[in-house]
Amino acid sequence: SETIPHWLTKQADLVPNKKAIELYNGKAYTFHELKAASQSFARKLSQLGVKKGTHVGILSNNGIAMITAIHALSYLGAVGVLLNTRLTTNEINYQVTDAEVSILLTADECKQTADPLNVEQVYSFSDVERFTEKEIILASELCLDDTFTIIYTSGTTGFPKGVIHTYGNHWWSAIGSALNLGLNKDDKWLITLPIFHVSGLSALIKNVIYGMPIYVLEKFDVDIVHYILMNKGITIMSVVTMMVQNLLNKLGEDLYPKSLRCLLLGGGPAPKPMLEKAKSKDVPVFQSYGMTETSSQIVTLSPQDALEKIGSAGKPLFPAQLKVNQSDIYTIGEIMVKGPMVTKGYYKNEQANVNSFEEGWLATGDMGYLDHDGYLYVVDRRKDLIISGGENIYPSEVESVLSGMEQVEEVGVTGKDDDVWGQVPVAFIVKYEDVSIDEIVAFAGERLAKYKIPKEIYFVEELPRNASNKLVRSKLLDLRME
Ligand code: S0N
Ligand code: AMP
Ligand code: MG
Ligand code: MG
Ligand code: MG
Repeated sequence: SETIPHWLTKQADLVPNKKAIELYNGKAYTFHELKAASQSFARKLSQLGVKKGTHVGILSNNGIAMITAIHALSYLGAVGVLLNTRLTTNEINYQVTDAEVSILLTADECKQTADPLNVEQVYSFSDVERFTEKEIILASELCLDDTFTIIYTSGTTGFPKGVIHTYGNHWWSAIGSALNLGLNKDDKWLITLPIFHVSGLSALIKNVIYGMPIYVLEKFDVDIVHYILMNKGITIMSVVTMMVQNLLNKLGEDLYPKSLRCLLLGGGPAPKPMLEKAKSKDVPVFQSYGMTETSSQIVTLSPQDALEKIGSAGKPLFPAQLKVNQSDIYTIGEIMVKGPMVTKGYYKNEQANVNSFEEGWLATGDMGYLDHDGYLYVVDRRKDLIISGGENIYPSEVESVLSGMEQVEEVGVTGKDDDVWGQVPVAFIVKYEDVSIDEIVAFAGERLAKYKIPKEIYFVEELPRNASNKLVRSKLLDLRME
């Protein structure tokens, strides 16, 4: 199958002395330095037995060691399983077991979460740095069909599923985005979204394919980001809604430099008042639609179109196709996508693959419609999905954890609008015997990431059900009135 030259080696040949990565602490790395560090790390990993096809877990917040480790895997043909640091040990254990992770790499500050995990070998990045380099031949080419990364996404029912990304998926995602946004010589992309999500990871790939510097922050902090946008020559930044809202408040009556040409907004819906506020302040927000399965955005709307098409997510990128499972325009149906950036499937999950793919099209589970110009409007998310600050919460996952409490008879979870996070989870509980809200929160806290813990809990007599006795989550919030 098709190969391309190793993307980091290639860029280090083309522009060795160009700045690749900038950090807030003032450190910077050229493409040559990034390649050298990644190759050295690969040779050390090889000492630990990492080789082609090894599944390596990565548990870390954004940083240069994480970036180097991810590139190192590509030099060995190993697969990176990227783990969300906000998850509990329980939740991560499911993923590392399902993904057959045999070695886990972690930042020092995540070691406490990592140590109890069900993985044979756990090393911090600095542990690995202390090994000597093994003299081996590193990959000089990347095979587009080979798997590079696996990222878990929660399932509508049951357990999270591992989304497989090949080198080709990442390649085509980066190319599709460049054909859409264009590529300028002075582009510099600010990345504060987590690299363990495809929103952050995709910036590392664009970095090496475009030969474009990225400015990487460990995490979002509105004051720091505001300062960087004002002073560091950033032209593009990836954001979720919560970040735009914070930044607009911080901006006040000021204006960003004209060179800031795109805030790429993804990960969930965009409230109209926010888009209008951004427009009135000349903040160039590009709405987009995408998901882990599409290796980052697959549909975008430029600010030029935003005037006419407010609320739309835009049109599919050049290499992508999109249709709505409804023959008429303006008629709501399931959003279907196809293209070389779309995952070839979920890891070791034939059932999910059979359910999700139809003749090469991915059924997203999201609902939407197309207007007469072919612009997409997303109206409803895949079944009952709650999005809080860009993190996904499946009600069924929270329900199944809470119903594990012996005092709880049954439970229904739904999302409630929230000014800060967009939505937050709320639980309705029918109890067998007495139990306090504190006990429930403590029980949930051991098993669920913090953002999944219901922000409000109501005790009720019974849950709303339909004729076939199925829980009707859309009626849960009404129970608060009674
Ligand atoms: C929004 C973020 C930055 C908030 O995190 P922050 O401020 O760093 O929180 P902390 O200081 O760590 O914690 C403070 C308290 O807040 C709680 N908390 C943190 N996050 C959340 C949350 N999301 N919801 C609810 N609560 C939260 C903490 O628990 C803590 O609580 P206390 O004080 O009680 O201890 C952060 O959540 C964040 O980074 N979110 C974004 C995640 C993301 O990237 N999502 C997108 C995933 N989607 C994709 O990757 C596909 C689409 C895509 O590729 C894309 C998406 C966006 C933009 C571009 C693209 C693209 O196409 O390239
Ligand atoms: P994730 O894989 O975590 O990025 O979640 C992707 C999901 O976020 C999609 O399947 C949608 O349900 C939701 N989403 C992404 N973009 C939008 C959008 N523009 N409007 C509404 N929902 C969105
Ligand atoms: Mg954390
Ligand atoms: Mg914070
Ligand atoms: Mg998400």
